[in-house]
Amino acid sequence: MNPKFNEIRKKVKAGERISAADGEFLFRDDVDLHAVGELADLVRRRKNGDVVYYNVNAHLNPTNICIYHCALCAYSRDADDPRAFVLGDEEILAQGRQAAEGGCTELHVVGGIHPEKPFDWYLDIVRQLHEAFPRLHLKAWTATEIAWFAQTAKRSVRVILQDLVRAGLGSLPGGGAEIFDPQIRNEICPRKADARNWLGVHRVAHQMGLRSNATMLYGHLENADHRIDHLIQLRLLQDITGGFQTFIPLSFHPHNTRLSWLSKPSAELDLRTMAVSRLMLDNFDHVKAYWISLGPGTAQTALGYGADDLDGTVGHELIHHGAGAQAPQSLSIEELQAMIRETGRQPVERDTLYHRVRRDGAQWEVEQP
Ligand code: V47
Ligand code: SF4
Repeated sequence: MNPKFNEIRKKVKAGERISAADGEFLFRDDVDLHAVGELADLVRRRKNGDVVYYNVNAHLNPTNICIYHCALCAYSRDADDPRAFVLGDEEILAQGRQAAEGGCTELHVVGGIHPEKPFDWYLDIVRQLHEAFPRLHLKAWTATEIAWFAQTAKRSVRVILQDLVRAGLGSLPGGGAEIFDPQIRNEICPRKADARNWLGVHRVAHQMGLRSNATMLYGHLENADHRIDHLIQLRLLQDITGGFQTFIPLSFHPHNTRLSWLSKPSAELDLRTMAVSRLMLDNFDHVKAYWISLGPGTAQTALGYGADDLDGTVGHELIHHGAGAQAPQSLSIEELQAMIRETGRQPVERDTLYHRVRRDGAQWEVEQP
């Protein structure tokens, strides 16, 4: 084996942090993918043993109208597009009821940057859902949306988050991070909150005691250096706050986007990105193989490349399916458990904050530690 790889393996085995240069090396095509995966699996096992987590959740997208027109996006529409939608209060509550009565512990709520809806509209969605279904954890609004609320409501991120928490917000999802490098960001999502603002929102959230996730979109115009830069910036913030729970690498789906000339990332890149992320983010407890984005087959394989979480049952997903994801719309609890058991590991249902959940059909309770 290459001496550089041996040096990295020694560091990982000794529990030492690997450097940006080490991470860039591990992304090289001529470095054996399985050897990188084995190292990531070692780190994963140290942190999470034999357990693979999943949750019972649903997605709610209140609108697909968005003024940002990111080149990476197949989901957003202009207001006058016949496929544009804005859900009314009744529909939002109906989807919340379906999730709560179906036994979901979490509702993942994200939309678009609507040109005419004020912050209060987004705030009321959280309030109404929380009042009607107080046990449903609301993981709502990406840092992109929070930064927009602060800008348009002319209030600080802290005040916006305080209002949302009072209304029932439980945590922040990891979306909107894309890739932090300003040049690539300028190509794929020029108007979105930039790296400083994205990280700033999460920093304030963590300071307030909120937990959040982080993502990275890969397999478009970026290269390994950009991916490593992204991971290093996340690692630095996590060193300061410790507020991130889970990292989710998101495999780019080009179909129906303005980047549709690209081909979708290979399973090799999917698995390598999972493994290198696990190795770089030594201060993150969890790395998620989001089966919607990877497809169930690659997600299951990724459990041997550093991932310890598959996300959830999901229900009706629009963002990745709009961009050509071939994964099913939903997986049952039994299907998720079978995927995990087939790898020889133990499936554990968690809630959003990684408490274990005991379940009997749609009835559930959080296990006391
Ligand atoms: O930020 C958009 C990505 C994200 C495409 O926090 C695309 O637990 C691939 O962040 N191809 C939203 N990806 C989804 C997200 C997420 C998903 C699951 C769990 C969590 C969590 C967060 O989806 C966006 C963007 O990075 N996305 N378009 C596309 N064409
Ligand atoms: Fe809007 Fe998000 Fe799509 Fe960008 S990725 S156009 S911010 S919905």
